[in-house]
Amino acid sequence: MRGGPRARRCAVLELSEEVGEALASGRPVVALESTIIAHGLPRPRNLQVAQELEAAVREEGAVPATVAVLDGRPLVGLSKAELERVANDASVRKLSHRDLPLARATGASGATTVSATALLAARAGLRVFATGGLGGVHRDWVQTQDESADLELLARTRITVVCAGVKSLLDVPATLQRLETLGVAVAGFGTDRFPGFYVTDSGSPVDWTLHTPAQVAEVMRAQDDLAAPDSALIVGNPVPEAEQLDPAVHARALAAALTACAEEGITGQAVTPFLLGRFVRETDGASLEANLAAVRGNVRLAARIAVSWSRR
Ligand code: PSU
Ligand code: MN
Repeated sequence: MRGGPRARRCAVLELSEEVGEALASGRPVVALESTIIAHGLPRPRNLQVAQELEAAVREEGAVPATVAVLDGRPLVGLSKAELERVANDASVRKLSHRDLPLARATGASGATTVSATALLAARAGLRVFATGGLGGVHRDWVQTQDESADLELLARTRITVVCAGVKSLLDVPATLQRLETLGVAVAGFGTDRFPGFYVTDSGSPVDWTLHTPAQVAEVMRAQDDLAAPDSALIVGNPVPEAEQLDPAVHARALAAALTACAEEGITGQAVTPFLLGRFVRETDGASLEANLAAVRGNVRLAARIAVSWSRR
């Protein structure tokens, strides 16, 4: 068969039984990324968080589908043992979408970033995805050309991503401009400010505000009705103000983390995990709590959106 959705089906994707059954019967499913687990959070907290996030999706009436690659096998929906491996096995790599064929062919194991997760989830037929903060344009872009592969992949993938904005280590206005150029829809959830990951407000506005999960599902339906290009819908869900990182602490930690990154000559895929880890140290763990509060809120909202979407 040529063209049509079948041509884009991924024959090697392995869905867990639970995810496969939920999709077949039209029940709500939420994709979760695994890089935050393997490389974004310290052990052993990371495994607890991974399990807690899956439980939160279930509490909201949806099925969690954590995505990862184990021994070259792209998995959508992990067993308890598989989730443990992603959290605890130090040889688990960080896989962007460009790395997927390399991991597949070499039998490597890796956690999937937003870009790799969005790609595999969309190929599996999932439409809703929750993460912490997206990757984006780094502050030193002029020298390094470091822009996360997340943006470009989201520009050509039909998936709704619930996030607390982009990581605040990034150049947020430049990232928003790139999303505009790439034609990716962005809305604030209950806010006209773009969220700032560890902090409630990034300092940049958004053009659109959505107020309910049902309204988000309406936008998703409109994307389909309009036969809009296959791009994502980004739903920026701010961390509650009471749980944000103190903005003054944030500013100080950010300056220290960026200086350390430059001094230690960190580049490429290692930059984001380095900065996130450094933030935890610089803030005595307060950034971790804010990060987790943001992710928790995103996962719950994503599940509610998936429930609304499944009722269409
Ligand atoms: N959000 C978090 N923690 C993380 C990430 C996002 O709260 O660790 C990960 C995501 O997987 C995102 C990746 O796709 O960081 C971006 O990495 P890079 O900047 O190298 O593209
Ligand atoms: Mn990068």
